[in-house]
Amino acid sequence: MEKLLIHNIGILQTPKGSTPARGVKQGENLKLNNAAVLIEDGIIKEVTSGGKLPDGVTSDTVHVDAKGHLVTPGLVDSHTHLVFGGWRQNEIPLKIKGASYLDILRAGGGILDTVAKTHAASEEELFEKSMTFLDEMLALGITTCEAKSGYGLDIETELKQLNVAKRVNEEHVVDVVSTFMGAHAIPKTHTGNADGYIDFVCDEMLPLVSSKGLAKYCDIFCEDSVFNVDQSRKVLLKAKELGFGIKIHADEIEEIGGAELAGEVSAISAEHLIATGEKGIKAMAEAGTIANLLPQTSFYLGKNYARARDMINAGIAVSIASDFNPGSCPSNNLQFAINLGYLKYRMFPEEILTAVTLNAACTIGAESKVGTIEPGKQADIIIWNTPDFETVCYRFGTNQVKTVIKNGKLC
Ligand code: IZC
Ligand code: ZN
Repeated sequence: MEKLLIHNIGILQTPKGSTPARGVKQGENLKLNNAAVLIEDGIIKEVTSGGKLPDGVTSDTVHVDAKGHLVTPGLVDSHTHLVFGGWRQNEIPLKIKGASYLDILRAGGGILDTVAKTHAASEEELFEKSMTFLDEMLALGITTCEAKSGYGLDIETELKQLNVAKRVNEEHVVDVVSTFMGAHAIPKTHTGNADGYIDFVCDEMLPLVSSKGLAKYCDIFCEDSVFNVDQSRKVLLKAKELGFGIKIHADEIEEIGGAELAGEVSAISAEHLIATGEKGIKAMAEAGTIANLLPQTSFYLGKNYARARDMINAGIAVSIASDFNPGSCPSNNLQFAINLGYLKYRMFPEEILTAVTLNAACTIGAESKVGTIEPGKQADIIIWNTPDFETVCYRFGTNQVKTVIKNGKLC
């Protein structure tokens, strides 16, 4: 048996349990002083405080001295478009000249540009690139992430992306949960025929992805000039029937009823919610849908910030993710999303920690394994360079992680 002890922890801070933390519970973290964690074969065995060492420590236990620093659960990045060809650095000059995100997409660029580059890339290229992104993310404290397809928009390339996500999950220490997002844009083959493409997604793509077991979730871009509420409902209900968990990119740019649809179909999470108003908040609260907020995208698109405080007050569980993608958020640094959660959402550090660990894990079905530091959970743990999580929220622009422990192993 492999035993690892993290001792001399100044503060151990973690949310508790394996269900979404809503309302006031979002701000409830366990904080232990002078703590220690004993890990056995990658699983958390004992957590102690007040300088007491765990009972199970033996002479062959490897000791890791946290030197009085903060320890938290590993971060869960619950919304990424991890696997893609090329970049879109050419869009910024277009935006400086006045084009919006949707103008660029409507002109055949944006997502469709990445689709062309993802078609052109080999599976091996996409694999190597995604492995590098996961290396970067692990160094930033991310121990689990989600990865969406949606840069194929045809069977062959959607499967190529999903295969890459499967392979990186197997070969990288970071756990990767796959989401099928074939309805991410209207492909050039279906210009002017969004309904035809939606039928193709429902009748061909979803059953195939389901039969291959290549994705646990299904997501759709419900947005002005992309897929409307009726088209989104059709895809999500079909996905649900096939056993996928369902998610929806809702009200990222325009409020067209995406959050209300999320509530109506009992989506596990609704993503973005930048433009969501009262009706959407009410529908999500009633359905128990998690608000998965992506503040780096508000920053990068120069948009408003989602109404996180109102959502928490309405009893919605809030998670925060990076939205890493080559267009609206070319950053896989969840630490910057934490900073924006503090400064722009006005969330408190305890609420933010819950948002990037437990609640994020709940959006991808990983809550029984990760998201908290409690006996029985996977030992995905961060030793920070800071004395407290407030400092992690407040300082920005540098990596504040000292050491990452993944599955009980030092990375
Ligand atoms: O590539 O632009 N919003 N999808 C929906 C994205 C952003 C990713 C992209
Ligand atoms: Zn997204």
